[in-house]
Amino acid sequence: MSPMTMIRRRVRRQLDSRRAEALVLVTLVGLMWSTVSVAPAQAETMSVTLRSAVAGLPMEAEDRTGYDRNLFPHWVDEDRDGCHTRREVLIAEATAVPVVGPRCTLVGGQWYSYYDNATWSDQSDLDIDHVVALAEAWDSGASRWTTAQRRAFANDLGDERSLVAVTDNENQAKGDEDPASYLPPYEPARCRFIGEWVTVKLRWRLTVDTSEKVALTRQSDSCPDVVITVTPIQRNTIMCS
Ligand SMILES: [Ca+2]
Ligand SMILES: [Ca+2]
Ligand SMILES: [Ca+2]
Repeated sequence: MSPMTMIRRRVRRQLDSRRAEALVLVTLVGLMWSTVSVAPAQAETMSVTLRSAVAGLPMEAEDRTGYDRNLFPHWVDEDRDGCHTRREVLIAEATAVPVVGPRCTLVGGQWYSYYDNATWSDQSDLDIDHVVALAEAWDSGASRWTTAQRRAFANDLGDERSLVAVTDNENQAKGDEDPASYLPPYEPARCRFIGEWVTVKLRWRLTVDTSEKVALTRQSDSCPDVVITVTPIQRNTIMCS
């Protein structure tokens, strides 16, 4: 074999091995991309007074057709730190911080349920409430979303007002209701609740039905007209039809 041929072969072997490395890299990046779910992009933060926010909520008749709770995968461990969404909220909202053990077991801790002005030191007494219930979200826009978008809604840790730890019985009393038929029993909590309700509806670009709008208007008229700050989910990441 001539020295020139040997050099050509060596160069080709090096090129082949670099191509193989590049292929492995591309495959690894592809795998990572396909297993990491992408959080929905957020639009620019807006500030608006409570009453203007209520007045501006788009109205539409609601429709429960096709709803199934399983269409909203929830209590996932989005950041893979071992704690699913329920535990993430319990840790974030604790008024006395629990000890976080292996597999995210929580020991000790204390929580305040603002809907009913109750304090609990056993986490089994608390439910994590979707402030705007999954069924209510379905009725008012989420039926047009993809499962990934509904999963993002059901596990929304991007705004602390979307999910709230409350007394389990109170969460069950609230059910799928909106403010036309449910307000927290602890009256001083109602203005906060209305503000958080409106925030979640705006954040996720959900509509309101007529009786809900009437109830929100009546309630917000008796509340301080505070400025609420909302970071909506980008329209093109939640609207798919
Ligand atoms: Ca987690
Ligand atoms: Ca919260
Ligand atoms: Ca409604």
